[in-house]
Amino acid sequence: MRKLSLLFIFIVFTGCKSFDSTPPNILFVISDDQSYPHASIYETKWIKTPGFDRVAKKGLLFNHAYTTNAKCSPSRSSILTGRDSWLLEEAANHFPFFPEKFITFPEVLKKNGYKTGKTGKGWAPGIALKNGKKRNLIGEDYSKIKVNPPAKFISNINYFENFKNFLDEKKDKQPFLFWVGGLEPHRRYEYQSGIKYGNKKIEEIEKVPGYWPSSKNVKTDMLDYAFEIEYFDSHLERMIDELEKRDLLENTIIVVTSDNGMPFPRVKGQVFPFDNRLPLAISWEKGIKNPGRIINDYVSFSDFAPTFLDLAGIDSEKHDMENFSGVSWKYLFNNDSIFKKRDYMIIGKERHDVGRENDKGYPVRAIIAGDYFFSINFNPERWPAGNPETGYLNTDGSPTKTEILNLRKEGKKEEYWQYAFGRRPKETLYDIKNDPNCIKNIAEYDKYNSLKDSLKKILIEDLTRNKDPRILGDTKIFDDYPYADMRTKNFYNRYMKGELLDSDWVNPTDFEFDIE
Ligand SMILES: [Ca+2]
Repeated sequence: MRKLSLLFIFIVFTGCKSFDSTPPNILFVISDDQSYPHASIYETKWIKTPGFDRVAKKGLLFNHAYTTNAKCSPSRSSILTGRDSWLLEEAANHFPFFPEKFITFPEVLKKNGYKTGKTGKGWAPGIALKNGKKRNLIGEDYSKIKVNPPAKFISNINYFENFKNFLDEKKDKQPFLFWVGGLEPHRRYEYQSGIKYGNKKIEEIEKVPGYWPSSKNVKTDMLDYAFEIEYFDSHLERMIDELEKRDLLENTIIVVTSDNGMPFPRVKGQVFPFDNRLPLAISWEKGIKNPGRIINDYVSFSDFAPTFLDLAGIDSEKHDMENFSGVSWKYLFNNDSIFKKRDYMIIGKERHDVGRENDKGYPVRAIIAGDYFFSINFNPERWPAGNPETGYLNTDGSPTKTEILNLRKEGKKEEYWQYAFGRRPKETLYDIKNDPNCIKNIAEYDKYNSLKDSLKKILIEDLTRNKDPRILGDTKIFDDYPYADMRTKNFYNRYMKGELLDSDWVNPTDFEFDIE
């Protein structure tokens, strides 16, 4: 009898070893507008990211991580709530009023004893209130300590020192969640900063995606983007060292990712696989078995919240969050193979930046499955990046954007303009294995009809099952939610009536009036 109970105690003890009573800390590091595969461990040679690479080598490197919606605010809403963006009411849109009913995972962690905080960009842009007061969706802000940045337009927030400050204030043994929201590589960039300060060379970029001109100017723009990524990564490196120094590295889950693809035409703010596919590396010495693995499974940004709560030992009865779209990655960390893998990934969007009549959005739902990508553009009569008359407001102003617009204006090449700004057909199908840049739409070829129909069926069935209002027939609801930025709300109508509006994220020359 005595032997039995000893054995029992032994099993309980060893069985709990990897997830013992000390909840893990979480360091969530998110850059702003960085595409996959833009880290050196992914073999992108013109970007050096030792911080990201270190996390991947000590943990897991993901090849198929997707945000549900490739724009700052809805992407971050998805992370915080564990839900697909189209299931978040107003928060499906960019710059929304965040609905009170959606509880975030940091709020739950805080209630369960975690110290929560953030530096830099948190959930933004948008307005989140509770009972009329400002609601903090992530945690207390630690952004006071400043630094002299290495180039113009790089944030002066000292992410690393603010993290140290947060750790200093934390009680001993108290678990923490700290969100590091880099404002890089969001635009603008100091032109040629990559070459001037980063010692980069144009020749380092061997290939430009086929939807942009392969010019010196575009490559310079890409190197400026790379320089900002590297700067943010240098803060991450110091944070990892700091955790090690404080003996906190072993039980801290470090997540490094971004919120949406790079701020270049046809990427950020659109719906293609390369817009939503993002870099992701996760380390956790104590909890990840067989580190150094590469994960090729599809994982979604709606998985973060269920994963963190699972690892913190907070089950669904202990919180008021709405049902998750995502799943916990405990099986991935444990290297279990019993979990049923995803066969496909669904992405989409509603309204991003304004710039269409009556603040209408550009609704899309799409599916990535194996070698194919299929999308439905519900309003093909609308402009995908916003109207030409209002400067295609959903594509940030940039040297690359200006070059593409000029090539069309000068009558030299219109194809780049068409890829990024031209109207799109209602349905598109791309063979992403042979055409990863989605240049040739094969939806109209008869021989792909059955493939297209089967992808469409899976997409619609999944969205119907999950009660996406767009698919259930409410075609107006997302357009009717108010845009929360009063400065630019109803931009198109006001601008066309002659009102002068602040549109400093695009260039004055982006506004075009000769296009039908
Ligand atoms: Ca962003």
